[in-house]
Order: sequence, then C-alpha cells, then structure tokens
Amino acid sequence: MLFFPEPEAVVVAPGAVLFRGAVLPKSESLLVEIGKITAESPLRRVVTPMGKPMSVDMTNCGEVGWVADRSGYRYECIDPMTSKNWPAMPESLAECAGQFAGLAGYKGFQPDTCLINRYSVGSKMGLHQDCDEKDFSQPIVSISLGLPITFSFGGTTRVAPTSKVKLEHGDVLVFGGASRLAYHGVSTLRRGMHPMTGHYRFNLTFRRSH
Ligand code: MD3
Ligand code: FE
Repeated sequence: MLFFPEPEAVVVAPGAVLFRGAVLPKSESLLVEIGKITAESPLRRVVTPMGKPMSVDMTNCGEVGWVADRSGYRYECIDPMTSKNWPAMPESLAECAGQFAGLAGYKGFQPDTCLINRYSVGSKMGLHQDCDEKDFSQPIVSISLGLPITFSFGGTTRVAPTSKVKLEHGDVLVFGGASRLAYHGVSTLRRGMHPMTGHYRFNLTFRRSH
C-alpha cells in the first residue's frame, strides 16, 4: 500500500523519525495479524535475568524471536513456550516496516523479527538500550496501537537528559543512526478504554537481529 498523502514526518532526535497516525488506516488489519500470531505463540510474561517478571506481556513473529530468561537476553528460532518456530512474519507487516524505514532514510530494511509487547494498566518499561542485535547500522521500526503512553528517550548514556513524546494509536517511530543506541523506555500505562484494543496498548518493534 502506498501512503497518500505522504505521512508527516517529525524528527524527534537525530536519526529518529515519528510518523504520527501513519498506520491508522491499517490499524484494524494489524490487530487482526496480532490476533493470529498470539493464537500460535501466546503472549506471556517474561522474567529478566535478575529473576524479576516484566510488567509487559510479549511474543514474537519472524525467523527468530527475542527471549529473556535467567541466562540472559537473546534471539532464538524456537518459542520456548510452544517448542515450535515462532509464527512467520506476515509479508504485509515486513513490507510496512520496510516502507517506513525507507521514508526515514534507511533503505533496504528487511526485518527478521517483530517483538509484540502488550501493556495493561500498570505496565511500564524502564530506561534501556536495545543492544541484542548484531548490526547497529540497521534501524528499529516501532508501531503503537491502542491506549496512549508516554515514551522517553535520552542519549547513549543512562544519565543523559531525556525528552518525552506521547505515543498514540497508529503512530510509527523509526530509530536509526545516532538514535539507534539511545536509552529509551515508557512510563506506566494509565487505565483507559480504546475502541479497538480495550484496556491495552500494543507495540510492535521490527528488528534485524543479525
Ligand atoms: C529507541 N519498546 O521493546 S518502542 C522494546 O513502547 C521497547 O514497547 C517500547 O523499547 C514500547 O525494546 C518502545 C520505541 C523504541 C523501540 C526501539 C528502540 C525506541 C527505540 C531502539 C533504539 C532506540
Ligand atoms: Fe527498547
């Protein structure tokens, strides 16, 4: 699908581009795809290497999926919950991520994994870097669906000052270049009701793991 008119791009930090509401027209089909993926590889609560359960429920699609357990964080071909391969990444999702990466200036992005995060009231994600991938010249594409949340991003050290952006249903964020290793996180999801996702917020992050 071509985007007409071209979505408005806001550079939120060097290398980071926000396309507000850009996938609103396809949000329904994205949620249908999420439903199919989670029917095969259910959302589950993962535990950090420190033994602390995260407050976000997660699953993956693609050739590999991001896993966390007592031995660390890594990408795996097999879903540890089902002992089967992760569901394939729907072509429409891969194409959509590639298209936004291109619009943000990162040509030829071919994600091999998509992490699906589901936030419920009280879920949050503390400040962290995404550094389990091999090639940091590859961007990350994030799609937000459902309830809004406040996203924070800083510099490449934990103590660098952070800026905040509200992420809403249909927003797409592309992080590459200087922003790829920026610390980022989201604040606690507040209670609410979204017509398409109910009490939840979903976030899709498309990555190239190798
Ligand atoms: C900036 N997810 O899954 S998406 C994550 O809303 C994660 O679920 C958040 O951080 C969420 O790792 C934020 C925006 C995002 C994703 C990846 C990034 C921002 C990023 C990687 C580098 C810099
Ligand atoms: Fe992250």
